Amino acid sequence: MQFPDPEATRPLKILLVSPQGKMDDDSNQKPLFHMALGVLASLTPPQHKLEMVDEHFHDEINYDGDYDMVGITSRTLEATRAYEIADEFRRHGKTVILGGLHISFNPEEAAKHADCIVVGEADNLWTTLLDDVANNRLKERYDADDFPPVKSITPINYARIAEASKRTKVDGTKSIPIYVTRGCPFNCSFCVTPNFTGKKYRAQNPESLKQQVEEAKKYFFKANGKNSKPWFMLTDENLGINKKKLWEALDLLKECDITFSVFLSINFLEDPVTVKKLVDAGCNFVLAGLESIKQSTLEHYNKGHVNSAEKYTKIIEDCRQAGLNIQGNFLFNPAIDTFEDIDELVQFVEKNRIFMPIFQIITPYPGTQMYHEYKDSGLITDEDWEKYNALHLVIKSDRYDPLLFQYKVLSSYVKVYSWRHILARTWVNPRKMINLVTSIAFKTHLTAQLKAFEREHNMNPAMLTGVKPREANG
Ligand code: B12
Ligand code: SF4
Repeated sequence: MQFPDPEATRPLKILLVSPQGKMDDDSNQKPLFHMALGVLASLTPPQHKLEMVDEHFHDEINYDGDYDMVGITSRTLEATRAYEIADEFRRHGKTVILGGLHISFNPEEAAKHADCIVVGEADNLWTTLLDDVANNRLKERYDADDFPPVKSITPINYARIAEASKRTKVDGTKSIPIYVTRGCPFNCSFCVTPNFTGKKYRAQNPESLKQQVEEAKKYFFKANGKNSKPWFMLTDENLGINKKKLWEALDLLKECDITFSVFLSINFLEDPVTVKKLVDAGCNFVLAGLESIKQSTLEHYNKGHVNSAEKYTKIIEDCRQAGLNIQGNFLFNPAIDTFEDIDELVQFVEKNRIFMPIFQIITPYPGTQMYHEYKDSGLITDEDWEKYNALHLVIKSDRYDPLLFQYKVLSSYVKVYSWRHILARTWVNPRKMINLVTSIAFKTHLTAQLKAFEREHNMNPAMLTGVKPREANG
């Protein structure tokens, strides 16, 4: 294949869009920009004029803009909205390119709404695509597999993104995305990563990382009294796969005088040196996919070799003593978890004072091993992508009435944000202000969601008492 000289391409006017699904609420810990669009912006040669809009920040979309092309990203939860935006732009005569995780696993569905779809990572094909737009030879589909494999991390150009997104500078209460690695070689059945970036695990050049942090600070951070340090969200799928690289990155971040949050497997935190390095480097909290407190359930999800449930309590306590918060993510599955199991989990969260817990109903996202298994067995009941926010049950549920199961999970979610829970964990956890402020935001939002659910489905708490799984009823 011949590759064009990117800088010789005719200048284009490009719009990049991050859509917001109707059920993707504003309480999600959204970073300042969507990393996919950050990567595309950073790859775009300088002669092109770039605009970025993000619906998560309520940016207006100008359908009458004189764009040569419109690129839209999409995760499953955002797919329906992405298609709406794409259709509207095409009605306005614009050339639309759809890409991202959902599109990559649903190319036929997406193709109906676009002039061109991109399957897989765009790092090595984006400049060819731009050249093809400029020369009126855009193809209907670009597949990452037809280009050289993506072997390195695209460094983020914060100056370009600041200019294109017109985001104003923020204090340390909003996060700036950055990444050190991509991919995770594990194979958890509910996760998209193994089939997308998984095996192609790669890390950032350390020197470039430091330079990017400094640039990000310059363009996006404004110190404000109590929040005098910028907060970065490390969007790595699982930073820590390679301990040497992790330590190297943490030593560098320590020199940058920042705070940050990160996704990491809990078992990596068994190592006190790693924990100390995280704390010293400014880590506020680690989001760990604990998923379940039962090893058999972890094994069911093929996560048994990544997590050891019996170690959770000690690791969490050791981290707390070292000054590190652990944010736990938990999954609920009507075929595995009974209402008693859910109650037990709520008690576990309370006893272990888990920071900002996240509850999710198991969701077979396209691209996961679970999706294929459920789809082939006819177990998916709903493919309305708007509902793929992990608080809807979209799979068959034989043991529990689907709505009742959803109600149980949502009520339990609200319970772990009761004042009793919040005050108990704020009291013992490090970085008390973040514990309190984030918990109050979650509480407000989840309580409203529960009330709306009760109203819509005419349900009340009494309906949750004494419910047994169907098989136990005989
Ligand atoms: C960081 C992260 C978050 C962050 C930030 C999200 C954000 N808005 O930026 C937070 C914590 C907020 C978050 C929240 C959620 N997340 Co999340 N998150 C991730 C994670 C770990 C990394 C994403 C990332 O930044 N990747 C780096 C970028 C560069 O990669 P990329 O998006 O794939 O982009 C490349 C290609 O796809 C392509 N591309 C993408 N868009 C476009 C567009 C065009 C035009 C083109 C040409 C190419 C192209 O090129 C890009 C460069 O190569 C992924 C794991 C993963 N494997 O992706 C999960 C993941 C994306 N999250 C997931 C989920 C389910 C959620 C939540 C629903 C969880 C919840 N219940 O709250 C919410 C939804 C919020 C939302 N609207 O996105 C799922 C999504 C599954 C799916 N199919 O949609 C993933 C895949 C994890 C999983 N379970 O497998 N998440
Ligand atoms: S360890 Fe985390 S990122 Fe890796 S496959 Fe499992 S869930 Fe996905």
